[in-house]
Amino acid sequence: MAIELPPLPYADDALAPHISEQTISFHYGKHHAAYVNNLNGLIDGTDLADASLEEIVRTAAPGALFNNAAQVWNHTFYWNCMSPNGGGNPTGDLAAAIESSFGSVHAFKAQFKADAVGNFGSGWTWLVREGDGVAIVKTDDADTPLAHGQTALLTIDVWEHAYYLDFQNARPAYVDAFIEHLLNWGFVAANFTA
Ligand code: MN3
Repeated sequence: MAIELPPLPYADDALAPHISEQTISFHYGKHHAAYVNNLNGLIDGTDLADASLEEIVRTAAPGALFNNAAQVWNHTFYWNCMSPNGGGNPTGDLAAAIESSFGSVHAFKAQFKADAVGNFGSGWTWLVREGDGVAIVKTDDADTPLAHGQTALLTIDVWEHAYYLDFQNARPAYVDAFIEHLLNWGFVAANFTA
């Protein structure tokens, strides 16, 4: 059974003006779709043909199979980390965990921005559950917390294809827009309590 490209959780133009319809058309319609197509080409006719995406990400050796599977999973997760009505602040147990680990939500946002801006080259910056608390981790290329037994709560894609059409080289402005206008705290909270 082929891995499918999940539908976006909002319209192609719903994140504008922060992330444009043009960016979504390439990032979702071309990049994410290509990872799905590549992955299906790699598993077709193998004993992974019926495996779940998560199983492939957790077990694949470094290489094309892992890279394409992880990028399919990472992008689906990333789309859900954003909302047209995003931004604001976390509440409840998630807010308490962030305050416990970072001192304050404000301090978390500053650290998450610094780490996303400083995530060298192509990769992803994440909030993960760590024990009873939460921690920021950075991954390179396709690497993902799912492959390291960690529970992902939030991610931002810092590959240039995520922001170059809208922000050119200004990664800090993209990260600001993500945190202030797009971040879907409800999704993060659901991952935290899952
Ligand atoms: Mn991407």
